[in-house]
Amino acid sequence: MKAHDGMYIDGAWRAAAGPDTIAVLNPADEQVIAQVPAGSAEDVDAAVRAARAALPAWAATTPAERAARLGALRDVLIARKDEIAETVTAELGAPLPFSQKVHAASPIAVCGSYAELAASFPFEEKVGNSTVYQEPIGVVAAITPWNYPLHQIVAKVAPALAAGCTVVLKPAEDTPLTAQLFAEAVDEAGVPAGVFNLVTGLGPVAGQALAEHDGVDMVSFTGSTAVGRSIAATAGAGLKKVALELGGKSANVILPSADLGRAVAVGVANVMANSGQTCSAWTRMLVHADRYEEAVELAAQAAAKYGDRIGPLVNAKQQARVRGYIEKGVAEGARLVAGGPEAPREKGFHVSPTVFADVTPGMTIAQEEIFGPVLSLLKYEDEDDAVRIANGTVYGLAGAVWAGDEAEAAAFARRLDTGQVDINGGRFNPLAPFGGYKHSGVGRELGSHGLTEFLQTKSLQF
Ligand code: TXE
Repeated sequence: MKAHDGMYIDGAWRAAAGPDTIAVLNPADEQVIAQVPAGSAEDVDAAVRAARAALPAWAATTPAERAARLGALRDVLIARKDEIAETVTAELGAPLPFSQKVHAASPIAVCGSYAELAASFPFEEKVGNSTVYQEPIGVVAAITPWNYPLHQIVAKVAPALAAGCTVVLKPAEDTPLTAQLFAEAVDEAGVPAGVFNLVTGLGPVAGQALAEHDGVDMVSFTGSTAVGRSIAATAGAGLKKVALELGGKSANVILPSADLGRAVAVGVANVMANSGQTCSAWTRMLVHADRYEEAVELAAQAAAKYGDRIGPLVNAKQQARVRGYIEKGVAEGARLVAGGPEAPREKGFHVSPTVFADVTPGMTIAQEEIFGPVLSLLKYEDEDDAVRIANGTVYGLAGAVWAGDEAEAAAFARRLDTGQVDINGGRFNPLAPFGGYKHSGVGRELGSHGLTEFLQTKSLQF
């Protein structure tokens, strides 16, 4: 696969400071498809300097100018959507139709939403005898994971650029090719040199150097809770603003009045999508005791039907981790009704769609983020019990509620300690704020809330 052997810094592809490279694997067949440079603190420093130098001019552009660049970027992403889908499939292993429908399409919608928001956002407002200005926070370090390689990048870079910030991106080491493609798109869209910079590299090396750099004003991170915690500490020591999108253990609560068949079918599909590598996945299905066995049967049947339609996990480490959780579920007494820990194929990092019944709230598989195609069904006795179980983890990122009517589901959803809830299935809205309560994170992405994260406020009194 085509790859750049340098970093995109100050509007050009430049050789890395050191000779180290990262091998990029196709998780479906374990073949090496490319090598990209493993950036060092020196590369990070060059990128941050470029972003700092570009900041005054970019911050001074009009919202209309920034909107025009983001509109141009969206158009390039549209023109190159097939290439994006193929690249994500090659380095993440997602089946091509899913890459087309989700991995390529959702970033286009998000980028488009920020082209519009940049033009319409109230960067300047009169409040009594004051004028309040929303100004860019400065140089943003964006550190992204591999699970939705382009969406995670666009959800940070597009609002940062809309706000008037400049950016240094350190993408996940597993999916750097999509990030390189994005840098090409930014260049093609005519974003001025230095406004967006890309450093590929390892988390503890390039990521750490970026989070620590004095020239960075804000760190926007999506990834594991452990790394998020350490980034928050580093950013705190440097008095940098931090936004964190971390893990989840979201509940899918099926109330007795719901259409059980549809709720279970959509619930299983939600967990298996992207091979379960979705932070907002509804990994705990909560069903009333009266209909529990029926739901278990429907979920097991739905999972068993997946066959080859599900892609592999991203790497061997994630495969081993997910299989370990499945073994732990069995060991702790949950009832396996579909899938299991055995790898279904010899080549590739595959895990079978797996469903556990008789899961109790204290089990490891009901508490920890598995990040694989594994669904747990839990039983509740009444609504208060369902609320207790749903809220009984350290996470609070997303969730779902199903009921006979939307008002009933919405009233229940207000009792959940979580940042986003889909009512009777919901529909993706690129303008809806997304982010976590509790240990699922700090701050919000998407829509005007996501834009506000990259702004600081100044007021002038007259
Ligand atoms: O994440 P890491 P990993 C969860 C999920 C998964 C687990 C581990 O449960 O099983 O995390 O995944 C960079 N300083 N999520 O190990 O390590 C790293 O290079 C600065 C949930 O892949 O957190 C990458 O760019 N940066 C999640 C990014 O952090 C560092 C998505 C994420 O990698 C760093 C992914 C350091 N010291 C995993 N160490 C979600 N919320 O969507 C690593 N990185």
